[in-house]
Amino acid sequence: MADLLRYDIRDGVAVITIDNPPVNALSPTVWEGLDRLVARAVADPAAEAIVVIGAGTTFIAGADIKVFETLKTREDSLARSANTHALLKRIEDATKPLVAAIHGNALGGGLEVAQACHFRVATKDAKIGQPEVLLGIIPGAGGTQRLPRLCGAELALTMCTDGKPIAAAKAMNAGIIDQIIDGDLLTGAIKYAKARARNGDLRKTREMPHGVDQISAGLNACSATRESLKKTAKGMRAPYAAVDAIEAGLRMDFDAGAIREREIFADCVVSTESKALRHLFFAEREVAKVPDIPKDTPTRDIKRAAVVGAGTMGGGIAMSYANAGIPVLLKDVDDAALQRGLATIRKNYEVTMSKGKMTAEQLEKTMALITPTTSYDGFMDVDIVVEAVFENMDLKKATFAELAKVTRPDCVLASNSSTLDIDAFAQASGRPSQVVGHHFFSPANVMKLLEIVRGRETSKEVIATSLKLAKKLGKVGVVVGNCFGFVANRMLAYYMREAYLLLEEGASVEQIDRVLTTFGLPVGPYGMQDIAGIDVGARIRQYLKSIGKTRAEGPQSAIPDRLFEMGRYGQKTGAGWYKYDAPGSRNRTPDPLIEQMADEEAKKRGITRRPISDEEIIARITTALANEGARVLEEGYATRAGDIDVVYAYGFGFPRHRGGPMFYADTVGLPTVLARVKEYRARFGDYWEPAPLLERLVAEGRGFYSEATQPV
Ligand code: 3H9
Repeated sequence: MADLLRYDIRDGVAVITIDNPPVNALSPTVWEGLDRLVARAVADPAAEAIVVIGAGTTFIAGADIKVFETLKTREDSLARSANTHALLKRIEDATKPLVAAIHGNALGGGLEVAQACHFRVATKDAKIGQPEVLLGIIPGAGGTQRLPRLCGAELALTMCTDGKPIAAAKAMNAGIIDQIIDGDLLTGAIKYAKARARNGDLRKTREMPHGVDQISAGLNACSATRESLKKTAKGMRAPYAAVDAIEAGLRMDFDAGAIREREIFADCVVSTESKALRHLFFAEREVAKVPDIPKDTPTRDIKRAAVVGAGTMGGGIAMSYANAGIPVLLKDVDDAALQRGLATIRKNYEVTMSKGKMTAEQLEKTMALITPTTSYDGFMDVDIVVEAVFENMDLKKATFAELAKVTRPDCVLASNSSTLDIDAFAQASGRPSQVVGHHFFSPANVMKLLEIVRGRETSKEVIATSLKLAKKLGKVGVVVGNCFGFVANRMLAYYMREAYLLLEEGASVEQIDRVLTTFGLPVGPYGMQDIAGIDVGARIRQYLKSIGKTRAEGPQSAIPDRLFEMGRYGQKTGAGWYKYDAPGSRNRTPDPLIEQMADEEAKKRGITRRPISDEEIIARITTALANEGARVLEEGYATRAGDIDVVYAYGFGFPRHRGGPMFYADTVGLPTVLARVKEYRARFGDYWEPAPLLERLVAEGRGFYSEATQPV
């Protein structure tokens, strides 16, 4: 493993190159090699200074996250991080100028290594950050102690609590980077290091003092950050832990602060929050690996696209393409519908511009990528068409038959249907291997999930192309099977069933929404429906009724259909599950009418309404999700439990720090989940039926994650 690092003398400077593809993560071998090679450079008479650089596309993207799985106890972590801290101190004590040369990313432990160097130079497109909080931990290699000494507590607090990287120019202004290098990084870094050696400069970050003013300003910033985290970090521990560690550094000397950092890090790394976030980090990267689609499957370059249907979804999808720089035709039947769609798109971009996230010039350039049309002219030139017409089987089938005639035979034909059978469209098109589902989530230009629905005959090339395209569009593409509702909406039906039944049994709309937002969801089930539109679900139910089906077995609440009949579609009509100040307003108040309806429906079903605890609400809803998720998995509609977690985290904002519905079930314990299903069956009826996979896993003493769970 010695070749993970290289040592060369260039122009009188020792160059230590870390070469641990793909991201130069700090595995134990890399840590040890860095320590050894810095010592070698210090002793090497041929070297007057030392440069540390990364091979490939990046500096160091952080500690090797997989290593955290080996830290089973707090004590394991304390022992390991004491070693890491000592190692970085040894490096920092080098008696020759030590320069970190940064390109690509210096993240987490990577930035901490750079902080322990005497100086840092970077290319102008380099990014630096402390993203540990996104993994439920805090910087654990001195970052909470050294970073505030370089840039002040305020910026350090922001970086360590939001985890977002900053650009090299900002880091330079803040004092984290000493010089931006134009041209070849290594050449510039060597020149810089030699100049430092000539002046005899050695600057140890840990010895940089905090000024008295900085300490009081820093302590105030700690209090302000804690306050703002109440809004942004609901239910999470790590962001607060990062503030605690930075505060300790302001109140104590470096060594005492570093000990406190190690203790806080140790508490975090063994927490369920961190395990859940680490799980999602890897699950998100696993989704792109589909077992029967090899990495070298040919893919098509999507250079031009078309979207059919300029409604809310179609407009959002066209924006996603334009945002990725892909020219897109936007077709609708009449000009009025098109103009409405375009006006909405422009309005959305204007909001982005008003937030300072886009310039007027960028807005016009992006709008120019969207070409409105009422005909199929130009469709022969596109590489993909996304159909986003009304959710109606006959209309969609007719659209696919038409699309097959107006596009090249190799054009991908994607449907944005959220529920309907992709194979039916595939047959209608006459070229089923080209047909795939691209199920975007609303608002399509914002939400990161893309369900890639694999039909019976969808070609491997089309799936591989879809996965690559998802990345280009800035989405997380998850390949799912073609069942009703696919993965996201199929499971959502069970989540909603429980929400409706809990209301009829005695909970209120406000209680259910409050409990779920406290759990960590951005919005509860009723708030969500008022945003998405009660009419959308009602129309799907009408279609299902017409084919003799229901979405989730069990009693079907009549309240949503009653609201639909009353024209209460949610925010857009000024009333739904809540009352709103005006149509389109977000200002809501509870509506006693809903309680009255719940009383009436309960009476009809012979139920005596009762007080329902917050715990029961969480247990019922999450158990319904896990039980149906187990069925989805067993039937092969999702490849891995992790895929379901990614779908839920990105599609419906399931709290990331709980890892997704399947991971959460594992943390509750599958025996408990199964016992709950059985209890509910006894209490409520046979529609609560344990998923066979759930029963089998419990019998075998396994969880969804204690061994790889593959579909059968
Ligand atoms: C830390 O540093 C704690 C410290 O305070 C020290 C405490 C002692 N480890 O994302 P990609 C893999 S915590 C292991 O697809 P991109 C990844 O799984 C760490 N593996 O590429 C994937 O593997 P595969 C703080 C890692 O170009 C492959 O690399 N750092 C790590 O889209 C490519 O990844 C972070 O949180 C890692 N640290 O994005 C940064 N990083 O090919 C985490 C990546 O088998 N990383 N892999 O699927 C990132 O944010 C992105 O990977 C990055 C590149 C932006 C760097």
